[in-house]
Amino acid sequence: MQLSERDITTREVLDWKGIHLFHAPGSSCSQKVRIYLNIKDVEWTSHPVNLMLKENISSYYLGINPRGLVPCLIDDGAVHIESNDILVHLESRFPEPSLIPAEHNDSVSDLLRHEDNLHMALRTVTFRFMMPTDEPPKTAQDLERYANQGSGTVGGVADAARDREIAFWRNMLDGGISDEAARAAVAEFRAAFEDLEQRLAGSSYILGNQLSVLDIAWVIYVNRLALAGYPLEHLHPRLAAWAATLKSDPAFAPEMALPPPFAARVAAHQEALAQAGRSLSEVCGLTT
Ligand SMILES: N[C@@H](CCC(=O)N[C@@H](CS)C(=O)NCC(=O)O)C(=O)O
Repeated sequence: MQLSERDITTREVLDWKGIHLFHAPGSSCSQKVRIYLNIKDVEWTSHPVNLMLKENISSYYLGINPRGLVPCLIDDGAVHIESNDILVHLESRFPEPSLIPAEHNDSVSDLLRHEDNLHMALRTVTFRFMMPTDEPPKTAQDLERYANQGSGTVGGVADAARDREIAFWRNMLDGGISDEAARAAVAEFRAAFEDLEQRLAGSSYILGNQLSVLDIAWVIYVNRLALAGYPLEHLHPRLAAWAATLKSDPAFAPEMALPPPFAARVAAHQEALAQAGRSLSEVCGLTT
């Protein structure tokens, strides 16, 4: 989705030349775009956004992406948000090797939407089963800033997506993620993964025998669920094998492993959950 100039209050980016990416290391949506850029060997300028330091809700960054989300691509001064739309946009700029099979040209955005619709579920699983949340990730003051900086518009229209983001963090602040919400999120993934398991019955990749943007998008979610403790191999063996093959590819490998300091925190958190009988499998009643 390309923003209109009036959505952007940090005006300097409008003059930037070439490909620039605002992104964060552990962000699933950033990982997708970086894998794409690796595969296509695109030259790009990196603008890391530290989500832990809440740089994404600074007035500078909200002036670029009014949703306060990473990734955000600047292509010769045009600002693109939403990772799947960014992939489709990049495909028009860098068509070789093709990552959208010709027969799926018209349907690819719809197919990717299913994955994007699960993003809040992904965040729910991540915050419940991977991140120690001793303190709420965003305070009431942060949410105030979030709601009041940047243009607050996308395409010149007040942006409801930002309200949904703020509602998620407010819920975290008000009581965190309930067992019921965690189970509902995991059930959404289980249904999606069963569908992917069927698709992989007769082909190497999701859209047939050619790697596509669908594989890039879904493998990050599949990998994240496995890292959160979802019994992938047990429930969806073909999907687990497909993810392992992609993980061995040098374009994917660095994006599918947790960065070391984060890995240690996640391991300690999961150990504590397991000891309390509160792991993903236990809370969601999945056999391992
Ligand atoms: N639908 C969006 C979702 C982007 C998103 O939620 N990004 C996360 C990181 S994966 C983020 O920026 N979170 C902000 C935060 O943690 O405050 C996309 O596909 O780009």
